[in-house]
Amino acid sequence: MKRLDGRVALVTGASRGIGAAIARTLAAEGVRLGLASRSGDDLGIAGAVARPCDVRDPASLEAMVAATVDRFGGLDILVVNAGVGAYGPFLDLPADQLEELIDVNVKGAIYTVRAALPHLVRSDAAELVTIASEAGRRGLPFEAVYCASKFAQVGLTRALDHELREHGIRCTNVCPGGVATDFAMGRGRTPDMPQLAGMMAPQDVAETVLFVLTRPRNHRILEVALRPMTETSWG
Ligand code: NJP
Repeated sequence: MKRLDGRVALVTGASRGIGAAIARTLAAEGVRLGLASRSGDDLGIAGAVARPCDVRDPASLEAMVAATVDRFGGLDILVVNAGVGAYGPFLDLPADQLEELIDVNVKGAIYTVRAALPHLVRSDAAELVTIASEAGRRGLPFEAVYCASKFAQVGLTRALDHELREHGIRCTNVCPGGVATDFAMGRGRTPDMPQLAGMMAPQDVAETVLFVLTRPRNHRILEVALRPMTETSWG
């Protein structure tokens, strides 16, 4: 018996990296999936609803949610994962990247929840999981705006935990440290940087999400922090 058989999930930022690993992991547990990303990749997952969706655009999210609910008859799990990053001195951050960090990570997360929530409240076992960051738990050097955006996500999900508990919706922040993906490539990360080798894999985060989603319904996990063993003790 698959552990999440028949549940319906929407994953944003599902086309690669952490979101793709989450989607594949949930599919293997019997979850029926809506996969949102600008590229609209279906990852080859049979039966998945995949279409181009930009989380900066509420109408695009509404259409994505509607397509998922129309196909599967409801929505039980929302994984707010789409995100962008950029590293460097605060004043060096180009204006367009500043805007994108706020638009995708902050406004995109808010728009995503707003689009999905009317359907989540109808589920008898709903879940909101936000892939936030260690950068949403403490200030880190050379990622001030990214930190600000991730603190916003953590605050959003923590506040919603209070508001949505009466509807039986569990709200969790999953806060990874470095994960080896395309994230922030060309914006402070490069493919040849040695630190990538010591970072976590997308699957590590996906299995953490699966753990959160498979807890008994008598409790909820508010936050999970996971960090690579290779980081320095002052990192
Ligand atoms: O990043 P990456 P990760 N609308 O670049 C999508 C957090 N995190 O998997 O639109 C819709 O491989 C994009 O798809 P596409 C991080 O902050 C990471 O590492 O087709 N989708 C792709 O599927 C983020 O919240 C690390 O280009 C949009 C995905 O997002 C989450 O983990 C550490 C979009 C990005 O895939 C996933 O990041 C940490 C838009 N406007 C937290 N813009 C880390 N990797 O080290 C992008 O603490 N996407």
